[in-house]
Amino acid sequence: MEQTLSIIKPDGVSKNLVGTILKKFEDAGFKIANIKYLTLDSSQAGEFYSMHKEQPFYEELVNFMTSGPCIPFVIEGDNAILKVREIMGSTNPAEAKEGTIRADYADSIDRNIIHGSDSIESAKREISFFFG
Ligand code: 3AN
Repeated sequence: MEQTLSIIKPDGVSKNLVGTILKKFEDAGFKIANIKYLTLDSSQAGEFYSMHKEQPFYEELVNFMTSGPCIPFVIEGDNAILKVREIMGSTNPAEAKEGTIRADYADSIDRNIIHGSDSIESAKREISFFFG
């Protein structure tokens, strides 16, 4: 049993995809183990994405993530970290497999609907970032 942290980003919330996205994970056999609705401020978004501080897209990423409410949630189940990333699809929706959340709903690499932890260490850090 594994836990991972996902976020329905501001574009997912504004496009009314909350139910659709949660259902995809439930239909795949996962439990939603915790959930919040909040708007990040710049210092929180900057801290969450601190590993990307030197990237050219960092400022736009922080602006986007603070542009409206988002929904961080914990997904629990077998091999959750990897499987959630498969269900999400590639970071760049243009490269994401058909039927994945990003292929079906994301507009671009910098507005890609959903986040999912990429390792056991990230999942631990990100779950405690939002849920203590
Ligand atoms: P993922 O969310 O698929 O794990 P990361 O961790 O590499 O991808 O990137 C974090 C976030 O930064 C992405 N979800 C996306 O919003 C943004 N991002 C990543 N790469 C780029 C890029 N080349 N241009 C613009 N935004 C990007």
